[in-house]
Amino acid sequence: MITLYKYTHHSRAETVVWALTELGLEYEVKELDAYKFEQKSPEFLAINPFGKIPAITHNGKHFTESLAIIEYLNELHPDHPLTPNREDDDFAEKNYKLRQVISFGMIEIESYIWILTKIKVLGNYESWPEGTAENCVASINKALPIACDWLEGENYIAGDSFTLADIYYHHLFSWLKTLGIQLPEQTKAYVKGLSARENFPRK
Ligand SMILES: N[C@@H](CCC(=O)N[C@@H](CS)C(=O)NCC(=O)O)C(=O)O
Repeated sequence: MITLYKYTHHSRAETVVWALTELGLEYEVKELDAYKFEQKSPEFLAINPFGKIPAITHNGKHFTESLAIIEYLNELHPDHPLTPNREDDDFAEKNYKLRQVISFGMIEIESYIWILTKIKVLGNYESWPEGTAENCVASINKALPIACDWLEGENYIAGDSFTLADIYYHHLFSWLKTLGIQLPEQTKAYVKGLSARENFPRK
């Protein structure tokens, strides 16, 4: 049995819920209250020493980092449906595209989103030099057109089928929206389309 640790409130753990559902894997949920700092309890630190969710336990082992968890779950499925088909002749190219798209999102977009969130949402959590928020927005706006262009004429961000990159970018684009960063109409339609998937978590 897989146990997923998530917050009582909406967080990136929902990407793992989505993957679990897409993959049809059975799991149980243990909810932590972030407002009571339950993610910093000795019990949870034994699962993730970094004190963050999501984490899963499976076969007595602990797994952390949302994307790596989704990769692991995809490997548990005999067909690995969230990554390109390994039998395809152009697997290497398709797999490169998937990794390229994810890597770009994490480094060129999410790193700035995270600092911006610390400044704009988490307030006095840490102090950053004046102008950091503006620099983050500028960096995001420089990278965003590259990611949005991958959707030109496509339903999915990393090729012709739904992959773990779509789960990741749904999270990324939704996060940008909450920070007030404008997305092109086509990107908004992509996010809306993914949210309409049968297995999208709606809690
Ligand atoms: N890179 C990690 C980031 C995990 C993360 O930042 N989790 C947040 C919630 S979305 C958290 O638990 N924050 C609590 C804290 O920093 O104390 C992942 O993708 O799993």
